[in-house]
Amino acid sequence: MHFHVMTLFPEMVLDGLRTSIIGRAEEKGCISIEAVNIRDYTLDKHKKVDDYTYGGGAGMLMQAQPVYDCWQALEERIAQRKGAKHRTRVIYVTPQGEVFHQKRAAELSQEEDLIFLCGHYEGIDERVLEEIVTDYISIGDYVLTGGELPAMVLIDAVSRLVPGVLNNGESAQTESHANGLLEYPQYSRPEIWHERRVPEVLLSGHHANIEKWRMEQSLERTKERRPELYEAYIKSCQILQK
Ligand code: 4GT
Repeated sequence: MHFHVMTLFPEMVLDGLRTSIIGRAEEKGCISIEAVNIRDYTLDKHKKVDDYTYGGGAGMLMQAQPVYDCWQALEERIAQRKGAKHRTRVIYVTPQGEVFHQKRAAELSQEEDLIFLCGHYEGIDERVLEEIVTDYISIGDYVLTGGELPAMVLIDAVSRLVPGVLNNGESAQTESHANGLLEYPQYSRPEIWHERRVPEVLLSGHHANIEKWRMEQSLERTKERRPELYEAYIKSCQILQK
């Protein structure tokens, strides 16, 4: 999987992602992350990439020209590598997009290339968005100063679903949200800590009982902490039984 990020702050994106598991995944060659500086594509002699908004109002807007030229250069390079006229999905991270969830992460992990567009200031001229963006995605109902953190969130969530990124092939299957429920509580050594014991069933070695206990814990926890997820899960079970 090749990630391409269009941004005014490439070092922010690269520094943030080139640590820990995602950094190792890149070294192993499971994924690649490239950050392209939109400013490199401005035709303005002072390297300006923003301007005032028509109609007035506070703040500046990123202009269409540098964003479009940056995208064209990227798209051309990707098409050349693939040896075909192929249109890569362009994700604009914006509070106006559909809110991101695990299913979307799984779907995006099937792509060979993904382009992320990060806005800054008050956003980007609508006309270039209309021409290049295929997906509008938000990471939640709050506003940030730039699209870089949301793009990094998406890249992290998608990367860990790419084969080979996690050592343990199972962990992406059993974790929170994989089945629509939150994950059960987990324990490591020692057996007693601050006078708290690890639940007895986990020490029993009885795999069927352990499975059952974990499922009960998952259900209980989801009902308590995320009632809307719990309702959706119960509904989907009822449909399957009909
Ligand atoms: C929030 C989100 C996002 C922003 C989100 C354009 C200029 C948008 C600043 C940017 N804030 N981007 N993707 N909730 N701010 O996903």
